[in-house]
Amino acid sequence: HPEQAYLELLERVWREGSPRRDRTGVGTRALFGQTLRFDLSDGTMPLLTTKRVSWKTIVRELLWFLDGGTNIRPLLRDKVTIWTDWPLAKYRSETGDPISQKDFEARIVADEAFAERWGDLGPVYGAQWRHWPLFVPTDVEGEEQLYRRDPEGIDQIAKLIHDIRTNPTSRRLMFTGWNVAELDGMALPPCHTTYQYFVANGRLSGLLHQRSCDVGLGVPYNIMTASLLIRMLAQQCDLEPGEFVWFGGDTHVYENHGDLVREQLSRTPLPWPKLRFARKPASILDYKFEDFVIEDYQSHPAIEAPIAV
Ligand code: DHF
Ligand code: TMP
Repeated sequence: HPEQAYLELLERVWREGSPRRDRTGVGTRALFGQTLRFDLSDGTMPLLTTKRVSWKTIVRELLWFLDGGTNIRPLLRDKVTIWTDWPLAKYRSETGDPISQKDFEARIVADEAFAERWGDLGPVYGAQWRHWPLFVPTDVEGEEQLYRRDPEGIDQIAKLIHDIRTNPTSRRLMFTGWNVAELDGMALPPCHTTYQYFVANGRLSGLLHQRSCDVGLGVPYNIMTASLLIRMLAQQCDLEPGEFVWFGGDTHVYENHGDLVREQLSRTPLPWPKLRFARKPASILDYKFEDFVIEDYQSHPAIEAPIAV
């Protein structure tokens, strides 16, 4: 079963990873430079079955990225709470208000000004994917060249689709969230950092370079997101899906995920679900939640694990 590769990675990192202190203070065990490969050509989705993974959350998060979103408000409106911890921690530490997560989320949804002030993650994925900052020359004043910021910026996704369609053998079919000039303003610098694509025999394959990989919690989401994107790009470019290659840099398991590791490794994978699109949307920006039909998702129960903030 292809899920075995994930389970082996989880086990290997847990058993062989070198113990490290990390930014969050929790501590991890880590290996560097790990690879997973998944065949998408038969319509299956690498959606883990050895624990329940909320694919609806993953779809909504991806649509939020593609919409250029960086504020958690639209996610919370859809009951997606995976990004709350970071703005919440910032709000608590800057105001001293010990507000509960529930009350914070309710306030972001109800109060637009509050959401603008406290709900934004900075120029993260959505901003870089759709509106990478672009400065265009205006006048020359004396010796000095002046620039203005283009309000739209560079749409890396639109460019990618154009390039796949018009130049499928290009070796430059890439986009990235790693905008060095803007990292300081981000709640978290992008973890799923750089995406690259490859067309051969009518099939679109994709590779994700993930710089930092929480194998227990984040990676199941990241491999599904990247696979969904391959399927959407393939549909838009009239190609069949090929392979998804996952490349992990700092690939770690948090020290407080031992129960998750033991429980998950005791389970046997079930057949993978399939993804079908309900229609072909007019562009990559026109996908709606209802367009994603996950068929036959069977799984073992969810496993709760603490997230390191
Ligand atoms: N920080 C850390 N330490 N690990 C991460 O994986 C991570 N991921 C982020 C932001 N910061 C992070 C964004 N993605 C969950 C999954 C992905 C994610 C954030 C959170 C998560 O908590 N998943 C739970 C269920 C949550 C739910 O359904 O609401 C899980 O069990 O998969
Ligand atoms: P870092 O910025 O110090 O690397 O911390 C980010 C943590 O979040 C790290 O454990 C990796 C994890 N992570 C994922 O695994 N996938 C994701 O999509 C995100 C946003 C974070």
